[in-house]
Formats: sequence, structure tokens, C-alpha cells
Amino acid sequence: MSDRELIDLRSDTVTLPTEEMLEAIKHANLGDDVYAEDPTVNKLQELAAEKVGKEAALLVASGTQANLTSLMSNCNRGELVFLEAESHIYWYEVGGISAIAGLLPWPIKAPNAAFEPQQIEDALRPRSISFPDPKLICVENTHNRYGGKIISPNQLEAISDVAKKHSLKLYMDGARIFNASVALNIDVKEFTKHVDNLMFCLSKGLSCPVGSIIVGNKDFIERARKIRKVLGGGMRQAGIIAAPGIIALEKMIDRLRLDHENAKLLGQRLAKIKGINLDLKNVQTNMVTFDLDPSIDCDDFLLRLKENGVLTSAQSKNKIRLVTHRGIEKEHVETTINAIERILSKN
Ligand code: TLP
Repeated sequence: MSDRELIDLRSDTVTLPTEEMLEAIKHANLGDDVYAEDPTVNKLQELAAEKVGKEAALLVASGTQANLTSLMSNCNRGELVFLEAESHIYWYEVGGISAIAGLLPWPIKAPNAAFEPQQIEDALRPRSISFPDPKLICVENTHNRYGGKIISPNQLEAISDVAKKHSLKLYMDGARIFNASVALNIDVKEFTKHVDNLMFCLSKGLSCPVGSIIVGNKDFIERARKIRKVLGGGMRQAGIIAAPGIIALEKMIDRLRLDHENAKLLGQRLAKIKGINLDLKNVQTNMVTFDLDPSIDCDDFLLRLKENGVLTSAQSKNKIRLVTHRGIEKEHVETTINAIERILSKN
């Protein structure tokens, strides 16, 4: 079986652009975006800001660039950032928060994805000549390493209250915020109104080939524009990236519902298989994570799954993540379940 035929459940980042997106790229009106003169980029940014209820938006190359740019726009070097101990910024962004932004990450574990306000209170130290000044709280919604868990608007409000009380800013890595909004059937603005600024990704479940968007107030986005430039992110005729982004925001959000249905089906069936430890209440959006029984060799399991036509990956030892996305249909879910059943029944 060639890799193209595999059922690829490694991530929603593997989605390919739709035909309509490819057409839009071909016909996009272009200009130089470093001069803010690309009409397609400007249109996408206006649409994005309006959609999430903030003043302004900025197109960047990736989620990682969006997070780094936002950290640097929110903070000065040497300041302290509270973030979740399993967050993407802390785990997977090559330490850019320290190496490039010069910030001190202060990880706090919150297995429900959302901090309890008291956890922030407990972590705060009095202002002192010896301590770095705390500046920012970061949340991740949905939370990747907790299997796509949602932080609800109420939880965000509670975190926002504690942020305001201590003059901290609140930033959301909302790479998959539209998954949260669709899953709870709540307008995305109900989430975003509680944070000062955020980013979301076009290139995950929304199917774009490239791109993420930072949103916030005008001053913040002006700073972010300059920081994006110093990070090498001034992209000139970026309308070729923005054109599919417009389609993503107009047409690709509602269908995330299908990915959630498929994830639920996967979760329900996998939870019944011996050797799999899966808590269904954690399957909230387009991800299914489960622990393999410690007696099972994880690498061997992944290899045999690939031989059976299913590609996936481990988040840590014996912890498997499956991600549903456009291109994964119900029949692929069935094939995956059958393959896993077959492999584990031989163990
Ligand atoms: N996540 C990727 C991998 O890096 C793990 C994935 O396959 O899920 N924030 C969150 C919450 C993310 O999940 C990701 C990507 C990013 C930021 C970074 O986005 P990119 O990959 O565009 O830099």
C-alpha cells in the first residue's frame, strides 16, 4: 500500500486544500503585504477580526509563528508567562518562548485543560526585586495533549477574572478554537471575548495548506506586525495563502461537526477493545487519545497498524492519538477500528 492510500490519522494538519481553494489561489488579487497592500490578505484579516470579535488581525505562516509573535507582542524580555504544563507552546515550539522571546515560562499542570483560578493565585508571588514580573497567562483551546479538550466560556471567564485582578494579560492558543465552538454549538465570540488576544490556525481542520491568524486590539496587532517582520514573516504576495483562508472561514467551519462525529464513533468502539484504556468523556472534538496496556509494545502496534493501512502516532509512551479531519469518512473509521481489533486480538 502506498503512503497516499493510508488512512492518515496522525493530525488534522495533513488535510489538503479543496478544489475551490486551489482555484481561489490561482485567481487571487495580489499585492505586497509588507506594505499592507495585498487586497486578499487585507480581506481575510478583516473577516477574521470580525468573526472572532476583535479589532484587528494578522496573517502569519504557522501556529508556532503565531504563538511566538503573540508572546513577544504581549510581553517584554525577562517577564514571566504562566502556561499549562502540557501546552503546545511549552512542549512543541522548540523553546522559542525562552530562546527567542526571552521569557520565563512558568508551567502549571491543569489536566482538565483549564486552570482553576486558585492555581494562578497560588503561583503568583509578591512583586519583588528578585522575581521576574508576571505578565501573561496562556491557555490552549482546544487542548492538544489532553486530546482536544475544550475550555468552556465560563472557565475562560474565571481565568480572565483572575488575570484582570492581577493586571495580567490573557492569551489563547486557539489553534482549534472553531472545533470548540462547533462542538459546544456556541458562537466563537463567546470564547474570544474573555481573552485579550489569540491565534487560530487555518491549516488544521479548516483544510488550508498554510497559515494562522493572530487577533487582538489594533495596538497589539501593530506590534505583532513588526515582530512578524523581525521573525522573517513578512510574506509579500501572501494573498495566495489568504485566498483559501477566506474560503476556510466562510465554508469550512460547520463541517468540523463531521470530524467530531467520527471521533466519537472511533472513541465509543475503541473503548470496548481489550488492551485499550480510553475515557470517553475526554473525546470532545476531533481527537481520540488512549493508553495502550503496558504489556503491548507501542512501536510494534504502530507498525502493524501501518501495515493494516492506518497511520497514527504516539504522544508519549503507549499513549496514542488519532485525529479526524476532512478526508476521513465513516468507512475509514470502520477500517481503523477493525484493524485495531485484529492487531490487539493477536496480542
Ligand atoms: N500541532 C501539531 C503538532 O505540532 C503536535 C499537531 O499535529 O497537532 N498550537 C497547537 C494547539 C497545535 O496543536 C499546533 C500544531 C500549533 C500550535 C502549531 O501549529 P503549526 O504546526 O502550524 O506551527
